[in-house]
Amino acid sequence: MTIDIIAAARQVLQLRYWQHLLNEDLKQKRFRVPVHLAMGHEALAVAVSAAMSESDQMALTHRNVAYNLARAGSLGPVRLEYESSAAGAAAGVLGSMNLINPKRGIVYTSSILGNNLPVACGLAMARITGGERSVVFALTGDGALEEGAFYESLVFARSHDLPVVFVVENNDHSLASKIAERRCAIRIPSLCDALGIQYTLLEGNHTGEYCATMSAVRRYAFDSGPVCVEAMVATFSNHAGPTPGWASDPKTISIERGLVIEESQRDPVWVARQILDPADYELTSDYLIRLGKSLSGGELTKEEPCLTISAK
Ligand SMILES: Cc1ncc(C[n+]2csc(CCOP(=O)(O)OP(=O)(O)O)c2C)c(N)n1
Ligand SMILES: [Mg+2]
Repeated sequence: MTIDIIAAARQVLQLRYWQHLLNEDLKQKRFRVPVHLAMGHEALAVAVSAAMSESDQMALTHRNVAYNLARAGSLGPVRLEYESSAAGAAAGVLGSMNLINPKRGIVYTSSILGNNLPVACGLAMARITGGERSVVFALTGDGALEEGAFYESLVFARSHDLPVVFVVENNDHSLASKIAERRCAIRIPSLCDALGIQYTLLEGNHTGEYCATMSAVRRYAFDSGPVCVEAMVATFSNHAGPTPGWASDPKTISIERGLVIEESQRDPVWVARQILDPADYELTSDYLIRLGKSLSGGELTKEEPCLTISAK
């Protein structure tokens, strides 16, 4: 697989931009459903989405927005879904926490922690018994892996060598609690080693590296069986709701600062901007006008807001 690291970095910016718009919507209470933003998860979402083949599937969690945006390739249907509109991605019926997009491989999303993991195993097994070859990506969090379903799914997947990629998004948070505040450490590499499951760590948010690793991991799962990827992520938001958004939140995000939230490797947008030459993208005035409309609290256009990242 050839990886276009510039294109991948632009996608990271795109995902941040769309979430920025959703964040502004949330601040203005435009949605009746709670939305779990995933600012900070963009590099991982781009890499997982890029690694998927046409027939691969995904089973997601409550924090699915980056994946839904990456797979849909646009904001419009997702935003309309959050508005409970009949024109939304799921006719306004599923909202945020259970949003799927079967045409793009997102076949299951659950707000019940750990619940998507055995479902992912079932999906993979059904494919095998049906004679089809593909991979299922199952997302989970450092909180959800405390559910017995995580362990049971690893055992089941390994017992049948199912082509499942378990992706743990470790943001050291479950609601407002850090891992050390709520449980003992779980050494996932040791757990995987005990079960004979391949383990891979992702950190640093280099999208090109993430894409290459995810592609290799997918290949391994396709050929040999389950893999567990632990990705260290910083979630730059409160558990659900707008961020930066609360008066007490010190974090800021703006076009002027190029959508960067934190100048460190914890922020995939900051990392992407180290790769991108200013000639690789341009925040056009069209973009600023559209965003300005959205921020002014004035009438929100239903048309697709689009970050124009064009070569100068
Ligand atoms: C079985 C179950 N228990 C509790 C909850 C309530 N709950 C929703 S999200 C969440 C925290 C999840 O943490 P994590 O899996 O790490 O995901 P993150 O929100 O950090 O991305 C909890 C406890 C739930 N949805 N399902
Ligand atoms: Mg977490």
